[in-house]
Amino acid sequence: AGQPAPDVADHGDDSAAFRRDLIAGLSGAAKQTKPKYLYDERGAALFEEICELEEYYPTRTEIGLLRAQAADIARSLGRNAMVIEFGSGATVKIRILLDALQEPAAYVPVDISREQLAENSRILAAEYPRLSVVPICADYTRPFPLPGELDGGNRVAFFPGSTIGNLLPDEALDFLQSVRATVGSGGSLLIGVDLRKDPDVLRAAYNDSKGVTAAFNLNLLERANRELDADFDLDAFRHEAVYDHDKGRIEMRLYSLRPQEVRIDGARIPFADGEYILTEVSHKYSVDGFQALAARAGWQAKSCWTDQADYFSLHHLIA
Ligand code: AVI
Repeated sequence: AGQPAPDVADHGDDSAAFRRDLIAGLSGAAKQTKPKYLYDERGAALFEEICELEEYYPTRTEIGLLRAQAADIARSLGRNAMVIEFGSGATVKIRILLDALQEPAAYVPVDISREQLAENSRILAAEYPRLSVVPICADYTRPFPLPGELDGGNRVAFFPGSTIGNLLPDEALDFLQSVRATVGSGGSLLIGVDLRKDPDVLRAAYNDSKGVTAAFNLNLLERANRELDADFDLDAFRHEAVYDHDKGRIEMRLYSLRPQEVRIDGARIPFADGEYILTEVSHKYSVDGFQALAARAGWQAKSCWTDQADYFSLHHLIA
């Protein structure tokens, strides 16, 4: 029998927003696009493949950390947690958390990838029959309404994967402030943050030898062709991830391999030879640097866990 599939509350984007943002982002002198557009159904599937790659250390390091520190993390988070997960791709991390927590009360996954959200919610609702599963399809970088049934409970935001690194520092500050407003006083945040390390390790993680990250990045152009009647020539662009030491961030770039003009709907976008589109940034923090940023957003650091190599950190912050 099992539970009925949970309804997805929909505050997601439509293709008009993609068209508008893409054309605007490619019309300025420095071409760039919002990283969220990398995650359509195919992009989300490719990202899951990235997480399995030998060179891509963040996922397995964070999972190892969650497993190793599960009891300590559960103690820090407290009983009857209502876990609001910001960007709920794969379910492996939330399972570790739910299994460790003492009588978790609710799970509220929030994600832009509608199909994956619905499917994962259905699976988790069936597996954890005592848990109330309330999925929300939304761009979680903007405020969205929380279901009223979470009022007054032990609200814990969960933001794993170091996705905070994909925001610019100012955006990260805004985001941390808005999460704090969302969980309210008495709430808390468990967040995964990738740490600064040998740039060779970083470059390898974002320029993997199997080319999965390249396919993930180029999928943005394929998506524009699929959804927007654009005519990107996939052979005329190449992926490269570059580490900017001063900014402490990886930049995901798509380089034009020749001078060309691309049509997106009615718009015509010129590219010079070697010009690139910045499709995503991935900031790396120090533990102190991240805690200082969180403090500026009003959070108080309660606990921090890192792996032995100091590749990755998990922070529990109090609103
Ligand atoms: C989702 N996010 C944390 C990934 C990262 O590492 O910045 C996205 C990614 N892009 C390329 N590889 C992984």
